[in-house]
Amino acid sequence: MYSQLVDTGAKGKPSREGMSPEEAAFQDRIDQDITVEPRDWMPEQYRKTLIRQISQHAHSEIVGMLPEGNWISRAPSLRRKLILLAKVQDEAGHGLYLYSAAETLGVDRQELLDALHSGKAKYSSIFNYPTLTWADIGAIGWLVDGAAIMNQIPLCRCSYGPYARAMVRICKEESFHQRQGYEIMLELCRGTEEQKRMAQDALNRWWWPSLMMFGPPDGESVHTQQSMAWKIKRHTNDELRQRFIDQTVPQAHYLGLTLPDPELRYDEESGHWQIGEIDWSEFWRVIQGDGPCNRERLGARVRAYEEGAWVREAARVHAEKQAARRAA
Ligand code: BYC
Repeated sequence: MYSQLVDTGAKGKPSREGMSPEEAAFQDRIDQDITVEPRDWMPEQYRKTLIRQISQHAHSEIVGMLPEGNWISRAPSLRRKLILLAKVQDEAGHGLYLYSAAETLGVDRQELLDALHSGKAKYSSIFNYPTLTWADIGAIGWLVDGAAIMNQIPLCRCSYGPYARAMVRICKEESFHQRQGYEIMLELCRGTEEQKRMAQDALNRWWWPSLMMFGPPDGESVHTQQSMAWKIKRHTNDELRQRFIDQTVPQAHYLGLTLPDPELRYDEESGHWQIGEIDWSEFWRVIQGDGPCNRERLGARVRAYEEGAWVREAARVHAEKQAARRAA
């Protein structure tokens, strides 16, 4: 079983035992909240962890454009179309800041894209689900962007400077995305019976996958313990998931919607909403490439990359011409 192979994500001040003098000095700087910058010495594993996380994050942003992009031509009004267009463009921008942040760690963007296109690199599980109705656009903004913000606000204090700085602007934009999603849900819930049914159906389908976005439970999270010691992550997956649940359940009630969890209950003692069991077998299946839309999403990314070859070629030739002109 996966959980038997991994660390348990325990917290506490990391021991200096077995560290080289450079590693111990690095850990001291982290403990003092001194930001790490690209030219600073860093343990190879710190660099690799960041490249993994930042590139997965970048891939998630650009794959995340697909489910919503699917609705730009079908938005119900000009206003909604403009908003959705702006949101999807924002996601492209987030991908670009994040690929640039990853490049400061010495990795080549082409390598990252090759890993995505070959199916080797992960991207967020959530983008492997279909967007069946307009209400899904509301549910994505409300739940998916809401979960994204919950996870990303602490990343603004990540120990690696370029990542932390990129996250500041990303979070501001995500917060607009979340509100536009909630506004769509509100309008549907105040609309006709059919519109309200659509909103409920979208919530039913997006609720559990949104909770899975935070990653596996702490006991099965391989990277949390080390990433928290390095202050890449500031909270565990379960801590952030619980915050999201506590924030979102009252929002669903305000909309007059029912969360698709018969075991959901408020625990007076802890002051938290408690949920039923998450189907983790679904999560592992989706991240291993077998979700409802994995093949479609990857196919769309590869196609977009191949169809963009002429743009990259034109940019390269233009840059060469400019350089030749400058040299002359
Ligand atoms: N999906 O040890 P763990 C967005 C993988 S985009 C897929 O807990 P970690 C938006 C994990 O990578 C939102 N894979 O890992 C865009 C690891 O596998 P590997 C994206 C997942 O890194 C457009 C394994 O499971 N946000 O906001 O400590 C429109 C064990 O996990 C997932 C980010 O990327 C998942 N959900 O913690 C709208 C935020 N969860 O790599 C919105 C940055 C886990 O060993 N990333 N895995 O093969 C993070 O904060 C952390 O990487 C995670 C996972 C919390 C996601």
